[in-house]
Amino acid sequence: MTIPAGGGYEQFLPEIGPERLAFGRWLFAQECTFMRGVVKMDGLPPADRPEIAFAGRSNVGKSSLVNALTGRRTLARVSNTPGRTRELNFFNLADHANLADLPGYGYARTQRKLVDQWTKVIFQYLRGRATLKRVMLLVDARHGLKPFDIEAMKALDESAVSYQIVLTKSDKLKTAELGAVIRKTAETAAKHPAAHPVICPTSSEIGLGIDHLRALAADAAGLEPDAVAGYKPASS
Ligand SMILES: Nc1nc2c(ncn2[C@@H]2O[C@H](COP(=O)(O)OP(=O)(O)OP(=O)(O)O)[C@@H](O)[C@H]2O)c(=O)[nH]1
Ligand SMILES: [Mg+2]
Repeated sequence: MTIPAGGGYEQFLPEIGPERLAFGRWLFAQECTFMRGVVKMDGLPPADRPEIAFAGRSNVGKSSLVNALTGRRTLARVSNTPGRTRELNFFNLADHANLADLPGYGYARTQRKLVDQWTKVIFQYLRGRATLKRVMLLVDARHGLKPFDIEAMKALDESAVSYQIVLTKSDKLKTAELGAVIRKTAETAAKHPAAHPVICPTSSEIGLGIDHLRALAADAAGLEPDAVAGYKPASS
């Protein structure tokens, strides 16, 4: 996975020092295993380590991003069919953190009641999970924030759940278009109290922003390079 030379997307990546990038890369290269998929709140894994959740509209690229971050092609199931991920899927990242790949919201092909049920469980989880350190709210870079996303942002604001907008599928845009959507998204995020001000553009397809998101997730999980067992910075 490499970014084509001259793409120019790199200029939009958040500023993160090389040490943090290296730590994030190391963390996500550790063993990551599927724990369980749950459909009900009472099936959640124990809340015993920091958790980072990946949420967003159906088909936005959540599962693909979890795979890109962990460098595994098939850890989380990816599909062309929207609404593929129907469970909250939990992954254990070397006992340091959990990753949660959530079902997409805003997908209404199945019966309305079923959709409401999914959405209810997702929001119950988002509101009630004590160890949830940050929600990475994925937004398709081609579309920007849509009404469903704004609704989700409001719900997260109300429950004071820290979230950060991550743009997906950036490879589908021209450089200038990506710049414009980042600016616009940042303007909206600034009006939402629980939204992190930094917008991270990514592409699972070409590997854009993956190291940056690893570092942001490590940071959000409260994992510090000098406090994590087994990590040795290159400089020491
Ligand atoms: N071009 C491009 N396509 C992508 C990228 N990420 C995901 N896709 C495609 O988008 C589709 C949906 O990807 P998923 O990762 O399954 O999306 P999801 O958000 O997990 O979908 P649900 O679980 O159904 O809500 C698949 O066809 C992916 O190949 C990306 O960075 N670039
Ligand atoms: Mg999925």
